[in-house]
Amino acid sequence: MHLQWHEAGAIGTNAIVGGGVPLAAGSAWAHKKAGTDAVTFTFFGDGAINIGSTLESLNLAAAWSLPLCFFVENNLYAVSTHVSEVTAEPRLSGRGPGFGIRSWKVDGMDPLAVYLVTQQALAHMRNGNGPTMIEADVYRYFHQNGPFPGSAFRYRTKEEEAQWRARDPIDTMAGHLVRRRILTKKAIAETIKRARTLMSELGDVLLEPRPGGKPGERRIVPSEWPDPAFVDEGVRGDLSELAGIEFTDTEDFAGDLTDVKFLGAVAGVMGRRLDSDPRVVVMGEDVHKLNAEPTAPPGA
Ligand SMILES: Cc1ncc(C[n+]2csc(CCOP(=O)(O)OP(=O)(O)O)c2C)c(N)n1
Ligand SMILES: [Mg+2]
Repeated sequence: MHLQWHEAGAIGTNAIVGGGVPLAAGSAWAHKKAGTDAVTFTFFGDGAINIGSTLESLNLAAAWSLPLCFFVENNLYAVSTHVSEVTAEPRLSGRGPGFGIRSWKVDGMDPLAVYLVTQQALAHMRNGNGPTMIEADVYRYFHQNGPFPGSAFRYRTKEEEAQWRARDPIDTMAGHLVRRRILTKKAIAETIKRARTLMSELGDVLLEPRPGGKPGERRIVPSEWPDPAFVDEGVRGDLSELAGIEFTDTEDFAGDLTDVKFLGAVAGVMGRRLDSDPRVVVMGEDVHKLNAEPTAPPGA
């Protein structure tokens, strides 16, 4: 739930449903501000799309024309709750146009279709046209977690699961590749075997039999757990960031003192930081307009 790989551009996954979406909007905003052609993708589910922060991010990303793709994996369920129970508009990509966002709906069980649609969304964002939304119809064969199918918990049928399994994306992709003579059936079977072997070897490195556990029960090898002493690393300041800064109490201060109002002091510090550090920004309603030169509203 907390995977990140900053070097690869993965800013972090999130255990809070919908929690990653506003973070992605911040990332897209930073890309835009830095003037690169980088875009941000945020992947979330049919449950997350109705979270307030997701809808707020859709609105601001469009208003500020951010290079952000809202990629909705509509697998019909949020744990056991069906999408039709929580919205009167289960065609989720329909949300996008309501915010002025170019949107696509695609068969997420067809990897080639997803690839093509993503290329179109990328072109739209890289041309400076603002955010995009892709709704991919997908499925999870298993329950939210654990090895059992969803039908074992009785919120859906075995028949429904079988229908989706019959459209398995790996089989679909393999079918395309064989029909187009790009790969042989044998090469595909070997690739799948290699992937299985690799996963199983990784399992052997990362897992070991649980002491005193049932046969086949495994646990993460203790050396793979992070050192508990690492828990505060990079999270809380230890005040070392203030090292080298001079502090002077009023009694010891030899220079001239001026009376300023608290409001003026706050505004002065913010103004100086904004002038001297491009990483400091102020965002919000009204901060840019009050006491500024009047401008015509957009479209006037
Ligand atoms: C704010 C919040 N509420 C509830 C949960 C518990 N929870 C974890 S996953 C999940 C369902 C998410 O469904 P969806 O967005 O459709 O994603 P999916 O797992 O189907 O891809 C819920 C309710 C949570 N993690 N965060
Ligand atoms: Mg879902």
